[in-house]
Amino acid sequence: MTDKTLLRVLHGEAVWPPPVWLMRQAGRYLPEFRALRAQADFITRCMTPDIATEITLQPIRRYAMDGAILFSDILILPWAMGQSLRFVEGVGPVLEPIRTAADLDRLRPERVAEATAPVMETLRRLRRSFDTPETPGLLGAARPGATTLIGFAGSPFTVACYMVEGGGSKEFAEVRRMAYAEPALFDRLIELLSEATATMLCDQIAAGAEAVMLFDSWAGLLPPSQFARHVIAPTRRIVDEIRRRHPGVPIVGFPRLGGLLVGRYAHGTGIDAMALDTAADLSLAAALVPETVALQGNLDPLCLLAGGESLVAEAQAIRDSMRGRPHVFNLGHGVLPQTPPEHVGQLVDAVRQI
Ligand code: 1CP
Repeated sequence: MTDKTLLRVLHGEAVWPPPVWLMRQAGRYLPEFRALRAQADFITRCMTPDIATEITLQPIRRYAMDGAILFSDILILPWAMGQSLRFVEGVGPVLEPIRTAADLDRLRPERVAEATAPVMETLRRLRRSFDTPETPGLLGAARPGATTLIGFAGSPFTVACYMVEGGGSKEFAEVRRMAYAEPALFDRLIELLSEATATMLCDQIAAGAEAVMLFDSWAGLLPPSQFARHVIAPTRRIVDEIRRRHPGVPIVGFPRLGGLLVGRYAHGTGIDAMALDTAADLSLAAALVPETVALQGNLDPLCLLAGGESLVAEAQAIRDSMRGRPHVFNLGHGVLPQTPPEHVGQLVDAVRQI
């Protein structure tokens, strides 16, 4: 077995105090991240191993997080398949929307491996940094051999949301309309994304990722029937393919705002761990999912931003409520850019304090 507490929990062991890492732990709230931001645009940062490695390491050096998530984005997959993508300051991602069979036919999934080769190089470098003790100082506060490297992708439905809509949205009405009005076309898109996602995650594992996470940020927009078809079924196919090629590598699912459907999600997909959003009640969710499934979450990112006594109280209440169950401490969504970096240090200390 391993000394990495995060990996042990993802394999179903209850560890006390729980391991901790945060979604968007590498980001704009860190001055050292903002300093690198000026050097290159977002896609270049993701595709340059020197920069992506450095950005991934920044929060590990400061806070010795138990998990390091690769610095990349869920939209790198459609970009790698040839869909045009830009990140516009103050707007977010902008893509050339996919609306017809002809648009879909232009995607080139066979190009993904070559286009994402720099991402795989970043993972190889990160894994070396975490597991090679002879690089003192590189990791700052972190102990060699203690940090778990996490790869990730968006889930097919959430990636399809951005591909069809052409960017972010509150409602993603266009993609939900397409799912009902043109089910054959939408199923084709989901199927193509499922295969490409499974292949890319297997490549990430081969390059050094020790666990992988599937972000389904918009799963909560769907009613149960559509959730079963476009969230659970494709996730199951991805899980099966990863298990076939890399048995024993834990898979974390994050069906954000899935509400009561998290139970069906855990049973239906076969994931090893379930990340829960801020609105989820951890104890209720624990009753809905199999006992072997680890839970991850779910402090409100605004509580972290606010800091102070309520930060320590809320964090320790979440931690204590999961004692005896496999639990990974995390937020319910990503760190907000306005978060004071010292609050992140206080949170990690509070989770680790016995
Ligand atoms: O420089 C910048 O400010 C760019 C902002 C940024 C960052 C830091 C984007 C654009 N992506 C990322 C990194 C990122 N995205 C990571 C890296 C690792 C980490 O967590 O530290 C991860 C895991 C993601 C995943 C991601 N991207 C999700 C799923 C999680 C979530 O937040 O719900 C989603 C929905 C995206 C799309 C995306 N990429 C970027 C933005 C601003 C968005 C959201 C667009 C929107 O819907 O408004």
